[in-house]
Amino acid sequence: PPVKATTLFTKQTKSIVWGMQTRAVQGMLDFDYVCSRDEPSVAAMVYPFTGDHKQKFYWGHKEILLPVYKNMSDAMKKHPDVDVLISFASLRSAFDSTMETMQYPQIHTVAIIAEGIPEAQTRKIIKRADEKGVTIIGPATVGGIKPGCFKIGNTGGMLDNILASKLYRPGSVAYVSRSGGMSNELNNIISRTTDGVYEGVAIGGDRYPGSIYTDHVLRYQDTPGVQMIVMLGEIGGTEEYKICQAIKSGRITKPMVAWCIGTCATMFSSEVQFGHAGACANQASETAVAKNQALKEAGAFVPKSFDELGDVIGSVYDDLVGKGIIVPAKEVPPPTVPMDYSWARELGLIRKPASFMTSICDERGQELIYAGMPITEVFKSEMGLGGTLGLLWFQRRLPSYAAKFIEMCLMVTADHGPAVSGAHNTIVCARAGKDLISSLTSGLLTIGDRFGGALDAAAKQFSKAFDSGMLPMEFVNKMKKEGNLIMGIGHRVKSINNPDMRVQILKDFVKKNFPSTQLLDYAMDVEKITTAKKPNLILNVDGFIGVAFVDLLRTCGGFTRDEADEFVEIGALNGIFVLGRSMGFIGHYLDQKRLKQGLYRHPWDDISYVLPEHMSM
Ligand code: Q5B
Repeated sequence: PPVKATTLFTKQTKSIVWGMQTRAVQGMLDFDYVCSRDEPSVAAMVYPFTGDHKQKFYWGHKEILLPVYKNMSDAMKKHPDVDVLISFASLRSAFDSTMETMQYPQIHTVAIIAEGIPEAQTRKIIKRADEKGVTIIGPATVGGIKPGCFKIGNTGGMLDNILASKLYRPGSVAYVSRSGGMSNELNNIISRTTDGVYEGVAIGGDRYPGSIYTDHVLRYQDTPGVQMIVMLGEIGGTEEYKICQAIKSGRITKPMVAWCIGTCATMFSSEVQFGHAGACANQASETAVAKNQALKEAGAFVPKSFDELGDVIGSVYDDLVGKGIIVPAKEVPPPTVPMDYSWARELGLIRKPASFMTSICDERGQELIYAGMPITEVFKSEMGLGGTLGLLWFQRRLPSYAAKFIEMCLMVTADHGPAVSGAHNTIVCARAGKDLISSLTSGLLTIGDRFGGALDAAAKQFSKAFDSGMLPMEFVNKMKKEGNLIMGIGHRVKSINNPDMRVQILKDFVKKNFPSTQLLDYAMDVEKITTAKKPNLILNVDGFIGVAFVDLLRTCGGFTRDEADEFVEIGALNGIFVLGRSMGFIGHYLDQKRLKQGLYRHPWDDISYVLPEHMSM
């Protein structure tokens, strides 16, 4: 069978990642970047559940695209320089995809992350890998890392961890462990006690790992850059004895620090199955204590406990430095990789002025909140539409009479027939085949000073006159003199002879419930003067709501005078007509559609054509 490679990873190694593990891939690319690799170590991804496409990643500060292939064959064909496959396939698909991977002679190393692959399947994978000369790392592992060269998936943790353990450049110590979690601990220990990690592999916790301690320790023995080896074995299995043999036979000559974890098992009266599938001593020789003893006798440096592992690694390293075997390289700071915005925010390292501010509604939590009130409470307290509007528009829990008044305003303004400007526009638009929103907005766009949008201006004009102590007559005369219409006065069809019942209904309610109606009373005095001139110059529905709302805002107790004035200034009151009349416009739109009304064309006999006479040159 073909000989398996001694060097699994270099600074040029390219891989394919099987599975849509974008975070892991970004972690690999960030590692590559701090290692000053020329190119990313991931050439492509394979994901059978989507079509071929590209995924965006960061390469340092730049954004790059990596191809994702549906079929492995396409990925292999397009990327012949790839010799590593990192499989994030699930325990169900890992077997098939790994067997498929090994059909491609370009692949020399496969890392299998999945945990729980049936042992029978793993053994078939191992057999095939041996036939093909492929090194398997895993299953049930995080993978491995070769500082300065290559990182398998999530090995080494996040970038700050990689930087802290100086995994961006090679040291002189190579290690092999079973556990992925413990490999991170080894990265930390080795970086603190020596010039750092040369390479580290976690072979995984299954009973039948795809490669064993010996495979990697012998590779390290044959790798010139490795000056000492660390093996973190564990309870269960007898693989560590092969290392003892290799030391005794002289196959391993480099200093070897070893420790088998799980020595605490002797404290239990029966056998204990630890977290890994293979971590159970079925006979005395498989205990951690027995294996540590054997390693020590074979000539490995074995600490008294795990706590002392760092000290032993440190003293072996110091000895090699003392002998001149290891000459620590000059530290060169790695290139910086920008921190992800979301992570930096989570760590509280950055702040950014928000582009948006909001104070009325918060939908982020479990429950929607209107101006500080959870929606369940809005319903429990039966505050209705008026109360809800009070929360969202005025950020106040309004007294119930105020909420009722708002609802009445919405009801009386809901519609005033098809003839008014807005309804007319909505109808014409609907009959031109347009949709609800277009027809509605076409109607809403007619709302302004003359039609339906006089509430705020009426509130402003009347309150300004009233606040300045002007008598109603003085106010009317001043407006006339200046050639201005009084907003909220006058109606096309309503007059003192044809009173507007909408206004009457509101007046009865306001007089009975509002603490004060000072401005309304003032406006009614103005109305007496204007209607004396012309019967249609009544305080109309816009004018009534405008002035009554000022009385409400000023005297309900919920607002300061400045706040009350501000709502008028920013145009809150016209909103009442807009909201109310939207009901009517939508009604007209639906009505026209229901009645199957065709395209509207205005009749010629209703248009007076007043063109200039024919002009001759
Ligand atoms: N004159 C509403 O005008 C209307 C005067 C005035 C002093 C005034 C007009 C006006 C102010 C704006 C306003 C809201 C255009 C109206 C609404 C909702 C609606 C609509 C519906 C619904 C009506 C005739 C004479 C002239 C004028 C004088 C008129 N208004 N003087 N202050 N405010 N009001 N808009 O009938 O001497 O003869 O030249 O602009 O409050 O939109 O149902 O239809 O629910 O849908 O066309 O209720 O009043 O009167 O303009 O021909 O004027 O009265 O100076 O005097 P008209 P004009 P003179 S509620």
